[in-house]
Amino acid sequence: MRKLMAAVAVFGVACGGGESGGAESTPAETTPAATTEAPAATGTGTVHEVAMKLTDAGAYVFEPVTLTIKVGDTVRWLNESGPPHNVAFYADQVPAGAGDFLTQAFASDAMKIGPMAGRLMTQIGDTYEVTFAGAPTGDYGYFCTPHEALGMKATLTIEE
Ligand SMILES: [Cu+2]
Repeated sequence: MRKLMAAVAVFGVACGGGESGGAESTPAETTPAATTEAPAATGTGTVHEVAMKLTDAGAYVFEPVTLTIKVGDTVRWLNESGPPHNVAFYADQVPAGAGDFLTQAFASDAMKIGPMAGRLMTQIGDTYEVTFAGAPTGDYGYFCTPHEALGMKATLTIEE
C-alpha cells in the first residue's frame, strides 16, 4: 500500500566522504577543476535488495545477512514475511561520521522509532530504501528492533 511513501530521502548533498566535519556549502558553484576524490552527491542508481523474513526454520533474518555496496548505491529492504520489521543501525557499529549521515537519511521518515531506526513495517511487500550517497565507507551493523533479541542482525559494507 504505502510502499516507498515513507522511504528515506536520498541524501543529495555531499557530506564529506569519511570526514565528520561538514565543509560543504553550495554544490551549485561548480569548479571546473577536476576533483578526483569528491564524494558522490547523487545515487548511482544501483539497487540492492535485502529480504526481511521469517524462515521455515523459525529464524528471523535479513537475507543476505552481509552485503557490500558502493557509495551511492541504494539498499531496498523488502518486508517478505514475519512482520513487523524495521531497519535500525547501531550507533557504535558504524564508521566515523556515519551517525550524522544516517540521522539525516532517516530524517524524512516521519514514523521512525529512533534517530537511526526506521518505522515499523507491517505490510508484506512493503519496502524501505536508503541511498548511501556521500556515506562514509566501512562496516555498518544494523538490526530489526522487534527481532533484535532473536538475532535479526546484519552487516552492510560500503566501499568506494
Ligand atoms: Cu524483524
